[in-house]
Amino acid sequence: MSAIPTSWERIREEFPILDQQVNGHPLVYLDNAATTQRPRSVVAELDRFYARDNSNVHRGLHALSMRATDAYEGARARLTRFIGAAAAEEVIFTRGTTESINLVAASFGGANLRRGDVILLTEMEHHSNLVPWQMIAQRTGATLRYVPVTGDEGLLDLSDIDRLLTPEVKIFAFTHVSNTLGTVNPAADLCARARRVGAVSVVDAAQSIGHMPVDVGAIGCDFMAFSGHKMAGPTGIGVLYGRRALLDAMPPWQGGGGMISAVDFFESRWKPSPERFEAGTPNFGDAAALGTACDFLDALGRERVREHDGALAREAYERLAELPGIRLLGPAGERGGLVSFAFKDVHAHDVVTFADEDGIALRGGHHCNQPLMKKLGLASTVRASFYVYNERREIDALVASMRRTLRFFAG
Ligand code: C6P
Repeated sequence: MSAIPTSWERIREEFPILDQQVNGHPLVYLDNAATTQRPRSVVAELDRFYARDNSNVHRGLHALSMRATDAYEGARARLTRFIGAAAAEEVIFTRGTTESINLVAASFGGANLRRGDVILLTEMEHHSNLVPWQMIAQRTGATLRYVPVTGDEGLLDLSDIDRLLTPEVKIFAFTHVSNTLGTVNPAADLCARARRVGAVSVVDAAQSIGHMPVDVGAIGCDFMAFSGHKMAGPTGIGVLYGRRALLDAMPPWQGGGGMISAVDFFESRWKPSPERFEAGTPNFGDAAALGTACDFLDALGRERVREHDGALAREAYERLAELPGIRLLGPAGERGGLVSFAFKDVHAHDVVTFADEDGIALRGGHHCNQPLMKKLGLASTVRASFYVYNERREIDALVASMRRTLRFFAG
């Protein structure tokens, strides 16, 4: 495995994809909230696994199967340490954040929600932390409530939280960092509030896990969901963390091989977590490389990653604020590693298309936040999102591209 550099100067060398021209310009990749790039060490681990160890896990007694099982369970142990979980049984591999939240909604929600119960969400949730709850609410007769967002400043309005977070609330699900606003929510405080009324907390950590220290013990959540591809890891792999006592009492959500202790023609018995929730052949190769992504981020230092990404986002916010007709979303101060904005007279898709001509990758659209967009009276925004390899000169390129776009549309 290649050594992981811990200096920001050398970090870009770990990401060969960045070393290319797009439309005649050096690539400026600012679409990291959609997916981050993977360092050489993660790609090398995928290569090593498939070249040396590939075999199905938990099924064979031969050498390759045992090596693959060790890699898979080693990755689970690595992820357990990475998020500060109490035991490996609390770490379930899934396809990503979306599947993790669907698992909690279907299994925990399906078993525990009744008519009259309430699921509390916030107005800034991604569709992945919204639609699964709508679906389980329809099935069980539970209803949804929302913590409001303050407007363009993009903070949770907690002034009425005691009226919203009542004993009828059985589940409080919220995002740690908003993928559209960049807001960092007070996760530990929200989980403590949920606990006081007997509700379980579900934290969507899709936009925080790769950008800052995230410790389930310090946050005090009951469940947490995240994706590998947003933390320098592979696609198609993610994690659901769940508190052991809750997982032990939850029914499986999918049936198949690997999750049973015994099967008869008419009934079956389940293994405990995590196998109970991992029916079928798991994504062991990507799991192994997700462990390597944890090594990468810890070698850099997640506190330093938070400072780096946040500083770039704040600087971009301040520089963009000087442009005419711009509407910036989210808090002006402390924020996650992204900035989202709209121009009065230019559609987000035009902005993103012009930026692409300049070699800059941005995202334009509703970012799977349609209800939030509706509340803010917007159809779409432009989003620039930063990661460990981004540099200040890329903010210069972003601002120059925005000025070019504005000149074109003003003329
Ligand atoms: N947001 C974005 O461009 P998946 O697709 O399962 O890996 O992650 C879903 C998800 C859940 N919660 C939040 C807060 C997210 O930001 C995302 C993914 C991407 O903003 C794709 S829409």
